[in-house]
Parts: sequence; structure tokens; C-alpha cells
Amino acid sequence: MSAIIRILLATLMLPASIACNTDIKNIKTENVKIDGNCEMCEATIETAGNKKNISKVDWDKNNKTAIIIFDSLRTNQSAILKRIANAGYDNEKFKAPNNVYEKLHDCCKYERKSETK
Ligand SMILES: [Cu+2]
Repeated sequence: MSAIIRILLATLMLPASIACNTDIKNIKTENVKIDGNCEMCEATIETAGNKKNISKVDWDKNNKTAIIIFDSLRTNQSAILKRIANAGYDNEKFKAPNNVYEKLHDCCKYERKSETK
């Protein structure tokens, strides 16, 4: 029974996530550097960067790079990276506030580069 429910959920959720992407208009795609360590960082980074119908962030922990997709008429790379910095993650444009970085989970305390602005 639970297997059937899982299959049902999977088939329901997959089209929903694809539809979500296509709701973004005037699409601009960029690659950006964002520091982080693990899956937990990925969740925090993506939650901070995502905005329904406006922006979508897909971060890769292996190369510390995210693909950001956004509506170029409604937001820009800086606005997205600012939100991610405010969630605790240094990136190529902004540095996270120290007090926010300090509150990250121990496994998420990535090594900070002093030259990051
Ligand atoms: Cu982490």
C-alpha cells in the first residue's frame, strides 16, 4: 500500500516541479560561486535564493557553484546573492554577516576566504 502511495506522490510532484520552473518568465541563467559544504547548506542556499515564479537556485556542493535562473525584469543576480549571503553563505558578490555565519550548523561552517567581499 505504501509503495502505491509513494508512486502516486512521485508522479504528482514531478510535473509540479517542472511547471514551477516554466512559470519564470524573461529567463536569464547565470553561474555563480557560492561557498558551502553539504546537503544542509544546499537546502539553506536554495531556500534563500528561490522565489516563486521569480528565481530558482540549483547549488552543487561539489564545485560550490550554483545555476541561478531568474526573471530578469523582476529581479537580478545581486538581489538573489544578497539573500543567500544573509542566510549565511559567502558568495562571489556578498559576504555573509558574521553573526549569521556563526549560527550555522557545525557541519555547515565552511572555510571562509578573507578576500571574499
Ligand atoms: Cu552544510
